[in-house]
Amino acid sequence: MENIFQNRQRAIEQFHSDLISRKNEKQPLGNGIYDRYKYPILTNQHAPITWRYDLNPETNPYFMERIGINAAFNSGAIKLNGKYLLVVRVEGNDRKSFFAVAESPNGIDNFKFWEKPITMPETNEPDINVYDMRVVQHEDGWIYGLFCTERKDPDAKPGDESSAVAQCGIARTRDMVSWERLPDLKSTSPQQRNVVLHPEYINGKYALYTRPQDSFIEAGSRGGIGWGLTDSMENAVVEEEFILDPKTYHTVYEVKNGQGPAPIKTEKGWLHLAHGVRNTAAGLRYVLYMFLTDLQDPSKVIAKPGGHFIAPEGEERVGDVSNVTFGNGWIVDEDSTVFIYYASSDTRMHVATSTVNQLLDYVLNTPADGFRSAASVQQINLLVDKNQAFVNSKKHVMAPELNSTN
Ligand code: M1P
Repeated sequence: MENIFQNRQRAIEQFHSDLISRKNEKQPLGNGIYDRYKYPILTNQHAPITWRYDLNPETNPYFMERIGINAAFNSGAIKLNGKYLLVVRVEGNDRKSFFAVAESPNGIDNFKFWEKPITMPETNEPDINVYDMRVVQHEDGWIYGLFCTERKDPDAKPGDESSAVAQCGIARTRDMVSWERLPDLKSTSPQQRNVVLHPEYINGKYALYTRPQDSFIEAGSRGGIGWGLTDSMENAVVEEEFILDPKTYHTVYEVKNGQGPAPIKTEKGWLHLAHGVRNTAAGLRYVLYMFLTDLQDPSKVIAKPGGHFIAPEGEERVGDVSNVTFGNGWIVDEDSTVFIYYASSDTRMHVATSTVNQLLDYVLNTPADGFRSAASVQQINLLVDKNQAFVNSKKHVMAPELNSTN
């Protein structure tokens, strides 16, 4: 029996140690907008061995996994004391999600979970499930975590064990270790998900990106990324919301959409990452898209490329909820490198890297959605004509290797 225990322990510890210290590799070519990386940065198997195994051979002679971790996805992100921190949505085999911090020295690999998950205080109405935290360093000095808190719908008919109510939970911290729970957001919407705090005051108030919705899954009549103000985060109340980025027929955000992380401030406006959802015969498809809002008035969209920015590719397409990319965290470095953290198929975490200038070029120079096939063809024809005129002007120089006569 001792051999079983020791052999399994040794093999599992070796596997875990190799996994969490594996170097990541930038994938070749890319699209010029961002680079993807070969390996997911976090999976269920990155969860510490001490969370999952009883290390005592007397009480666990088979070195059996006692607590299973199902997935590690939808992570908020922040850089603190020189470390890249993700607040990961970890989901156990019991389907309950919780938050845990994973830390990396470089933002692209070597992510390691802290010793224990976050112990999130509860309100008087205990959460059944918590997930998808957006972490924001606000100018008031606090780091806020806004997340979805889900509870059983009190109006569910007898026998209905799946209807739920989603609302925005709010907590704050200074060190990412101890968290103060604040009352949930109050708004006029029966349900809220994907609520994000803007990092700066707007006219002396806190500004929130909201996602009012009619029911737990359906955005319904309320769909779109909303905007509302609250006097305080200690008792956050949004009395009025308006939709700044609506869901729109026959786009990648036709069914619903939601703000990703808090926007990045640039000299040309606020850069936003969001997710959009469309219907397909195979179910919902979640992709990421971007837009830019006015520097003085972040509720005003001033540029928005058509189509998706990141869509699930290859292995990313398959998981617990397939065909999903979801992004609720990014980090901008001092040199303007942007680390875009996205999850695939509600299963694992990835990183893509870009720069503020590349992302601004992308949002400002990618054609907007023309909303009709004919408009898309017109955009291609315009580009072809522009390229022909440029080549004919003889200013065009072929890339050296393509010019070679060998
Ligand atoms: O399963 C895909 C995503 O579904 C929800 O997102 P939304 O509210 O936009 O539909 C969330 O449950 C999210 O966590 C999940 O990744």
